[in-house]
Amino acid sequence: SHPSSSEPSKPQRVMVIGGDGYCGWATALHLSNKGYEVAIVDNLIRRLFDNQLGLDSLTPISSIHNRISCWKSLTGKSIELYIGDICDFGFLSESFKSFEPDAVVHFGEQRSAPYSMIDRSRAVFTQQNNVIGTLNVLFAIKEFREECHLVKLGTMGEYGTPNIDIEEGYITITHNGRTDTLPYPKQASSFYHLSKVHDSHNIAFTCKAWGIRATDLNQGVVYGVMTDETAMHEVLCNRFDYDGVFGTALNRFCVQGAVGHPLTVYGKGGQTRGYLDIRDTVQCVELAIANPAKPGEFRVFNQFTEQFSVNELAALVTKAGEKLGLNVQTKSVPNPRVEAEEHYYNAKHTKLVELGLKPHILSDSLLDSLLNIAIKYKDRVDTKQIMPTVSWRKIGVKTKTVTA
Ligand code: NAD
Ligand code: USQ
Repeated sequence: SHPSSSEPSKPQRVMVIGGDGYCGWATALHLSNKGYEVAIVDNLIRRLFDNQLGLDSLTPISSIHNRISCWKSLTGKSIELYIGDICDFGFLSESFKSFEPDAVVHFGEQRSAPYSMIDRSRAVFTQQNNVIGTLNVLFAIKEFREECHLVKLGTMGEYGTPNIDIEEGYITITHNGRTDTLPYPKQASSFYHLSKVHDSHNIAFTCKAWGIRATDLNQGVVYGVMTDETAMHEVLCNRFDYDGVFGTALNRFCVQGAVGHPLTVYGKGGQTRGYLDIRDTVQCVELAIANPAKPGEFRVFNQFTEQFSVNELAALVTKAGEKLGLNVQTKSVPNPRVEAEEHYYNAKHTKLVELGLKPHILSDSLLDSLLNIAIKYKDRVDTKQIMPTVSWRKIGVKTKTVTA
């Protein structure tokens, strides 16, 4: 059904791998709302990790089946569902042949740095799950949907914290009088972040070798929970991780502030990262899909809107908490990670803005609403899950069982 003109047809059918997760669920609904035909592919392993580690989302989340039927009854829009593991190529092939995607958004990885540093088995699982899963997606595109655009979630952590400006994917270097534009150097600092580096290399190679079209979205740390679509009904509510394994910095600080736990700044707190609102995650992914990479092109976008140090985030949450009558304290926690605590950081992030991204800058009202959500679900917070328990230095070969 492709038009015969030279204009490429607009992508319509989007497969969202990892569509039951935090970024994936919000994105699947957003794309469905915007008129794309959406299929979610997920093996629900994230819900299993939570069960195994004794963790839970701050917000109650419904099963993927109830989420999808609620969306259908509210909007009349269907989302297809394929439950399975993308590391199983038979399953992935059937999903591709059945759904015939024009674009695949790949969120379906083990995404926690601390999880990947628990022990040898979790380190191996993370790299196997992420690297093989992505390789299978590349093979599925080559085999069944050559024109399909891969939109892959990477991470700003692939670059580490070099003492020079971070570019978007590539850097032009003059060496011994000759000049070339090369992949930006990668210095990841967990087995998880390294899995993303390995993915990027495999994707870059297959773009060259097979003409795959791909966009690597090097996303920063995501915060927030509500998007227009997930706010429509409580059954559509997104997950909100605050624990020491899956919780990310700003979301954790808001929950800590709400329950009177001191904010857990690791080490000196000068660790600076790019951050973005989950409402911008869904916007960025939509922009990448609507403006596909060309065949053979390996495009890299740095997907974040603002940079903050951990100390700056703690100060913002303290101030926002005061306005709500909360007495927010900060405590320096010995850093469980191996990372620079005071460093230069200046990362480019103009390509998505050039495509039309209108950022939701971190505002008092967003902090206020996040703190209020945390206050609303205060009774669901398990304070034992707040302090970090995974040490980069003390990782061992023995499988660590987690006790309550
Ligand atoms: P999440 O854990 O909430 O969701 C990931 C989803 O992928 C889960 O539903 C899980 O069940 C599924 N999944 C994992 N392995 C799978 C497999 N082999 N087959 C099928 N499904 C599988 O994570 P998230 O926070 O939504 O992150 C999504 C993506 O965005 C990840 O790739 C992550 O690295 C990236 N990212 C996240 C953030 C953040 O702050 N949350 C920041 C930058 C990048
Ligand atoms: N940190 C604290 N206190 C906390 C939690 C974190 O000081 O309670 C510090 C960490 O040491 C680190 C920074 O805050 O320096 C960010 O940590 P994080 O846990 O918020 O984020 P990170 O481990 O980098 O991982 C998250 C997502 C991951 C994604 C990454 C984007 O879990 O999937 O890839 O953000 S980025 O950081 O840009 O690589």
